[in-house]
Amino acid sequence: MQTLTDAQRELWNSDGYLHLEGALSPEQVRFFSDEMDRIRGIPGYEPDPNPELPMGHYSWQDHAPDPTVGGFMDRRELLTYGQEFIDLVDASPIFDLIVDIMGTNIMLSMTQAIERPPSEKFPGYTHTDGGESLRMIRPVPNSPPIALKAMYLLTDVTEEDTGNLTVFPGSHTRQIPFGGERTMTPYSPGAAQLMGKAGDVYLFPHSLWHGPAKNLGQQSRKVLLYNYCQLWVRTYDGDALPHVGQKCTARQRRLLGDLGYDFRPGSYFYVPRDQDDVILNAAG
Ligand SMILES: O=C(O)CCC(=O)C(=O)O
Repeated sequence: MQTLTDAQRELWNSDGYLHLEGALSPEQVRFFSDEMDRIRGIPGYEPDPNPELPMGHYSWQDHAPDPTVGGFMDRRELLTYGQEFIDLVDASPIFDLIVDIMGTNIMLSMTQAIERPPSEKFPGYTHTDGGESLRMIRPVPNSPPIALKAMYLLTDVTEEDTGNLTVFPGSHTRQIPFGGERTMTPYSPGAAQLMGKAGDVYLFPHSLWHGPAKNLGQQSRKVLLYNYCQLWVRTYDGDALPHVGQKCTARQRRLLGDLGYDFRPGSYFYVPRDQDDVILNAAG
């Protein structure tokens, strides 16, 4: 399995994110981009932006799901849409690097496809993932993260304000004061709008302040997100396993929460004895 270079490790520790180029081939970019257009026409889960729901994140979206190709989309549970979505879960080399960063005791926690069309109205937003709870917890520098995201770009994002992922470098270990009068936005001091090409991936822990900038460009910005967590945290997506289990390798099944025996209360205390063997074996 590949590991981070020393330079990548240093950047990960200091800035709290990595930008890796060419993680997807041009054919994969085209495929997943077309798939996003296809699955838009299939019923599937998208969060309701209704602000009465107790889900603060979604009230910031200021968007409802849109059936029109090119419109806003926030589709979840991607593994149900085909083998290619399953195989991205542990595709090398990005999965190798995730294991190097997090260790082997991990699982997939959520998948998501987001499309952000050009809009004069959408102001962007920033947050940490895991909501108010995880935000209180700052891992010590160089600790493996509790949870991490891989964001695959399916569109070039080479200018500011084209739906860029915006990050506050270093905020994964240094809490940013917020609340009260102070609202962090992608335009607050310390924010960096990332550039990238279709096929690139950003890795960042849930504790890093981040979010989308405005999209004042000409095209909709499409991304896929695959989230991973330490095994005891468990998935916060729907339960994909019963639908896709038969199409998975042993490693993919483990990453989807199959511990190799029927889950029972207390199972999360210790990892299965064969965890390293399963996670380090791509062919499994
Ligand atoms: O860039 C986006 O559209 C949203 C990304 C984000 O905020 C997240 O991954 O939590």
